[in-house]
Amino acid sequence: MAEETSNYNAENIQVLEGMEAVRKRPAMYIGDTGERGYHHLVYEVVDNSIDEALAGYCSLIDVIINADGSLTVKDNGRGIPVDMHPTQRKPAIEVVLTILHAGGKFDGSNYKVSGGLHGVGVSCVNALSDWMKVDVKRGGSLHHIEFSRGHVTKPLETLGDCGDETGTSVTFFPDHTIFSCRAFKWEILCNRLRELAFLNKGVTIHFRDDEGDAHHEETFHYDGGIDEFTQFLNLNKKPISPVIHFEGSREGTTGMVQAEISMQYTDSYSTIEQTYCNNIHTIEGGTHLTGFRRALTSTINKYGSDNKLIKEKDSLTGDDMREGLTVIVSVKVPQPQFEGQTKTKLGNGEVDGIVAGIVSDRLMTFFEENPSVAKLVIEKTLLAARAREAARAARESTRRKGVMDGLSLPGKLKDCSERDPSKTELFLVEGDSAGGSAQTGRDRTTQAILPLRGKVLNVEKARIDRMLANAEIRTLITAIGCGFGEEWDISKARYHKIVIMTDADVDGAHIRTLLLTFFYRKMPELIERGYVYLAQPPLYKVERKKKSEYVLTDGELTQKLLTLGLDDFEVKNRDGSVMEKDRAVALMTLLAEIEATAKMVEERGFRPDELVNDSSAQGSGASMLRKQFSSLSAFGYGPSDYFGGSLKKLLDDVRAHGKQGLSVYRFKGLGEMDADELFDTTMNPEKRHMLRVKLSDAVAADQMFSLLMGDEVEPRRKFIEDNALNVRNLDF
Ligand code: 0RA
Repeated sequence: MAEETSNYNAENIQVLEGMEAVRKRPAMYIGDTGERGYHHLVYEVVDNSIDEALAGYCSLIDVIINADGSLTVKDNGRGIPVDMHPTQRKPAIEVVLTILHAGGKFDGSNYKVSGGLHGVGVSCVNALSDWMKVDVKRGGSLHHIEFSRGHVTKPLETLGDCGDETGTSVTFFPDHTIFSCRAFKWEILCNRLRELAFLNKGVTIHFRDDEGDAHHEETFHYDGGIDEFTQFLNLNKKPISPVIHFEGSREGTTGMVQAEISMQYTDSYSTIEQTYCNNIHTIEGGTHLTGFRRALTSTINKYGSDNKLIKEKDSLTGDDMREGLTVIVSVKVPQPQFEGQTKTKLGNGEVDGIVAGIVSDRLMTFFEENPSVAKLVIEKTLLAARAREAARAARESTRRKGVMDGLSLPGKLKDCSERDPSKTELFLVEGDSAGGSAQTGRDRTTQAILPLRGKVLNVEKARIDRMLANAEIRTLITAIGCGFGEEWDISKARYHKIVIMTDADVDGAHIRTLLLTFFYRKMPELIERGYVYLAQPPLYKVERKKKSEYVLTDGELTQKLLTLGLDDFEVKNRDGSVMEKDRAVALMTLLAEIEATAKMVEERGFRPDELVNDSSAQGSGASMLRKQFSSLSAFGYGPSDYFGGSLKKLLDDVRAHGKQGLSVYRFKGLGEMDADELFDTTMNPEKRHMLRVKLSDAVAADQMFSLLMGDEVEPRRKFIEDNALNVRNLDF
């Protein structure tokens, strides 16, 4: 008895210390407390449901961003056990949710292959949540328990019967005193949930967003698993082989290692290799990737020379053989070791041989059974090798002219005097006139200017030899200083900030996308290191009483006009009383939003006043309007007040009042700003707004680039059409 008591106390201390430890050092457990960490919470919870699916007990996972900003993950698995835990003297569910690393199954099958990047379990999510509510259907009853910041606030209770249904539903609201991020982002979660559905074939993941105006909904289910993933990545490329699938498992030192590979060649010049271990995207690669590459190289070499397609003199490299290849490698390893800077590099040595073994045998068989495909692949490989040789020759000749090594910097580059790259910035400026202003206005010690004329070459459509023949590209390479291809050396970067500064119009967006494509494909390390930025020049200049102000976005301009418009202007409540200023600004903002939605709906050929009263109307416009009008009802007004004219007129009046004595000028291009203006608004490190380009989601970016830049016209047309009303997406 005495022993049990002390044990009980010990366990309680364990909970307290565990939860406090997580709250004290959240970054140690989930990576960071920004956007990544915030979304990581979701992955930790979803991974538990995925585990249930992998164990064969769960087929359906629902993820919902709730209207209040919390998030629910619901599955139809076995349900978290609710019976008394044998040693901890409390319900098992409480143990799972409050003790670190207690997420593992108690049935002895400790084979947890899934798991978030950090594999810390749902108890960490609990510790970092302002509140968490869990419902479990199990053993015929519905059970419920609640927590706040990792501690029980409502003990386990039984709420009723649930028949023979089973499952778990976890709802949590992240603790905003810990996270800097404020909301779950549809795009981010969508990409990860889609990826999980590809990696775990047969699982259905249903995702819905009930927060805000945009009611998104999507269901991911892929019976073809990673083969469908390959097809998805190649959506806009022209395949030259079928999707080839290999899988197998071998006994490793710590248990069974499973490997699944899906690959397809396309006529593209780029390579996509995405590798996973236990559903974790191993961005830095590792032993599964090296095993795959080794097997691919040796098999192509062997098949090619046996069949006289490759001759002794053709010195092919692995890179040549991977040109145009899209491949997914997914392995399940019982005790994975993750290494590397971001802990996303698989270290288990034996996996190399296991993957290589599976690929070598079966790829050789595939080539033998499909000689025409093998021939196409090898021909492409030979072309890639020739292009590489031509590029080397081109580099040699330019080196002799001293262009590549920075001995002679291009004349167009207006360099800065500072030599320490951590202090310097290179502005890539669209057009000569803006280049002139930038050159005059800049801080000469730290800011260099490179004006770019015309369009940058589209690297998606050109092999390296042609690329290096392009003057614009060569200038860029020389200015940056890291070299190119095999000679790439990040330590030679001449600037640690490379700022793309283009006009806020369609041409500017195109040039920006071309430059980003170039950096992403050819100098990815610049982006990985966070060296690439987008300048944010203002869209408007607003002048009033000789004082001028710059305005960055349309939204900001509306806000400004409405706020100014409400100066010495009274808005009445329904009951005739005068509305407070803040409330009036909120009302005007809402009216402006309604106006924009109504306009969009009209452009699509609908009547907004009819749509809002038709509860059966579908589509994002209809649901946005309904949502906006439901907010308007909080002010005591309804659709008839708006469409009837009085509120619409009020909005116009307020705006007109705001514009009095005010001049609003819209910049058409950077070239319209004089040197001082350009520096003050866009280049001055003290005042400017810049966006750092990050490719946290390389898949989405690559899709975007291929979509907008690739050869396939149809998907591009469709994308532009789908996004025509949301053109901002196109601009990144
Ligand atoms: C511990 C043991 C068992 C299942 C689970 C946890 C479990 C956890 C979560 C979290 C979200 N969904 C979940 N589903 C299950 C095994 C239970 C058994 O043996 O019946």
